[in-house]
Amino acid sequence: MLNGNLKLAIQKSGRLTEKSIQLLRNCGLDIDNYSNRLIVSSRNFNLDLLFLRDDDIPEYVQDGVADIGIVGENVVIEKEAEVDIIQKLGFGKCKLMIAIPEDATMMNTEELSGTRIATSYPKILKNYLKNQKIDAKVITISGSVEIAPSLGIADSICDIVSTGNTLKLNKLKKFTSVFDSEAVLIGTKILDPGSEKYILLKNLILRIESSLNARTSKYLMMNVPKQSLERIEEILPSLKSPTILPLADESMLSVHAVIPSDTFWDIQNDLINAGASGLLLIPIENMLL
Ligand code: PRT
Ligand code: ZN
Repeated sequence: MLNGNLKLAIQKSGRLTEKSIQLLRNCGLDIDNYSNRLIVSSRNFNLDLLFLRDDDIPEYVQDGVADIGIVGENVVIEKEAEVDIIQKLGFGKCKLMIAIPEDATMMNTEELSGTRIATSYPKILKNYLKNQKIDAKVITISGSVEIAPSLGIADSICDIVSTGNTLKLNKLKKFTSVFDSEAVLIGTKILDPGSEKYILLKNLILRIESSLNARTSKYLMMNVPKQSLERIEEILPSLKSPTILPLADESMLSVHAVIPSDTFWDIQNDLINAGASGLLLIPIENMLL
């Protein structure tokens, strides 16, 4: 373990495991099959992966047992860990929400005062209630929070919601959102900025940023009549100015641009109406801005 490698803690087995490994592989890291192992080293980067329960990751990083970690922001905040949130990672998105029984008639959050709310996130919930000046009783439960109202233990729950199916199954409905979460890269505050590990960390962060940028962008190529170029440039939500290349047909140009992935379907009609043809949309593997 004390080999000078950067130590990254990720969830051993759960919702974030696959996507954490995928992110690292997208960054060019060669990672062995990891099933049932506690520590795995990358073959081509000085990095050890530590597989832990997600609840333990913030504290391990806080204490420097791991230098960095990937974990839900909800867990970091709930554990009140003294760590830096380096980067949001765009996966594991969910909301911590208060949900009430389907037949409840409550309309606004003040009506939560005097009621009992069951949750596994007492710190985040108490903080929310305090900010909203709601005087409710928080009942801490470690699992299966959604059954608390039907057991008569609580009037409502505060739990993670993703699709909302679990709420429906338990005859509950969304009431209000308390906290938006996604997986984050966290870092220890005790890493020496002059150390080798710090250089490794900077390198890894650069790779992660480039991989995240790439995921949200696409490379668009198209042919454009010369006289339409100005109009096409107005339509393009390009990250940088587009590349313009001549074609054998001198009345035409080839235009290449990096665009945010989600904008293509909004602009494709305008581009075609402006004379663009042969549109090609290509995924980008990595992108250094
Ligand atoms: O074993 P370990 O302690 O490591 O794992 P865990 O069981 O505590 O966590 P895990 O794997 O369930 O979740 C890890 C992280 O994923 C969470 O901390 C969140 O940041 C994030 N995440 C994203 C979710 C969900 N989506 C999610 N839907 N975490 C939990 N859920 C549960 C939720 O608790 C509820 O029971 O899924 C149910 C609701 O889902 P829907 O889709 O029915 O609304
Ligand atoms: Zn957990």
